[in-house]
Amino acid sequence: MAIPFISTYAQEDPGEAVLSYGLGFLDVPYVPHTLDGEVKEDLVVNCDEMDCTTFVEYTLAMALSPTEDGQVAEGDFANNVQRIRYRDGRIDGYASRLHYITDWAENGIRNGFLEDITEKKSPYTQKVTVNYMSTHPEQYWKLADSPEDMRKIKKIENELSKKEIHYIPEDKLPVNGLPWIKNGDIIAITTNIPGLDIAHMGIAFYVDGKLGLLHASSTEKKVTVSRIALSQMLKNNDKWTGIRVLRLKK
Ligand code: 2YP
Repeated sequence: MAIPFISTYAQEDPGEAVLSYGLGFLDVPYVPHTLDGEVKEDLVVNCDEMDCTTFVEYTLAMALSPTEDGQVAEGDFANNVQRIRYRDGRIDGYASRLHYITDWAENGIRNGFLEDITEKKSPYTQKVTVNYMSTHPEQYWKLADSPEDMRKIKKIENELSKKEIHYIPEDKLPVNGLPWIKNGDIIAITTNIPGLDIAHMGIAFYVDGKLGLLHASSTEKKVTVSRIALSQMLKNNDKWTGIRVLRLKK
C-alpha cells in the first residue's frame, strides 16, 4: 500500500520545526534496541524510550505531520515514521529496515524528504565500506536467527559498499560550525570502526554561537544538548572522524 507523504510543516522553516520538536523530547530516557522486540518485523512507535536514530526519526516524523492548528496528526506521524525507517516506506521483514545510515539517508533523498547538504557544500569524500552487521551477528539477534535475512543484509552491504559520500572531516569543522549548517539539520557522525559508516547521529543546535548536538546520548542516558561543541565531541572520541549534514526538505 502506498503511504501518503505529508509535505506541510508546522513552521515555515522546517529546520526550526525539527529543532522545536526535538527539544520537546529532552530528558526522554536513552534505550537502544527498542525496534528489535518482536520476531515479526512491524512498525514500533515508542516515544518514551529512544536511541540516537529513533530520536531523529520521531523528531523528523513530527515535523512532517502537522495538522492545520500546528498539532501533530497521529496517523500521519506513524506513516511518516514508516517512510523514514523502512526502504521506500514498505515493511517487508528485518532487511527492509534501513539499518545503515548511508541507506537511511539515501532513502530519504530518493523519496523527496531529505537533502544531502554535505554533498552540495563539502568537497571531502570517503568510500563507504559496510559489513558490521554481518560480521557482528551476536549484536543483532533477529539477524543471527535468520539465514535468509543474513543473505539479504549481505547483499545490501555489498551495494552500499560501492558508494562514496561527502562529509566534513573533523579537523575542518570549526567550534562555531559553518554558515551552511543550520539549526535542525541532521548530523550523522562518520567513523573509523571497521565495517561501519556512521556511529552516532543527532540534530544541529547552535548555543551561544557554538555548534552543539541535540541527541539521545548513551553516556548521559537521555535526550540532551551536548555541553561541549560538536567539534570538541569529535576530537574527544578517537572513533569519530567527521560529520555528514542532511536536511529535511522544504
Ligand atoms: C541503528 O544503529 C541500527 C539499526 O539496526 C536500528 O547498528 C546498526 C548498523 N543499525 O534499527 C537503529 C535504531 O535502533 O539503530 C544506530 C547506532 O547508534 C548508536 C547505538 C547510538 O544510539 O548512538 C545507527 O548506526 C546510528 O549510528 C550507528 C549505531 N550502531 C552501532 O554503533 C553498531
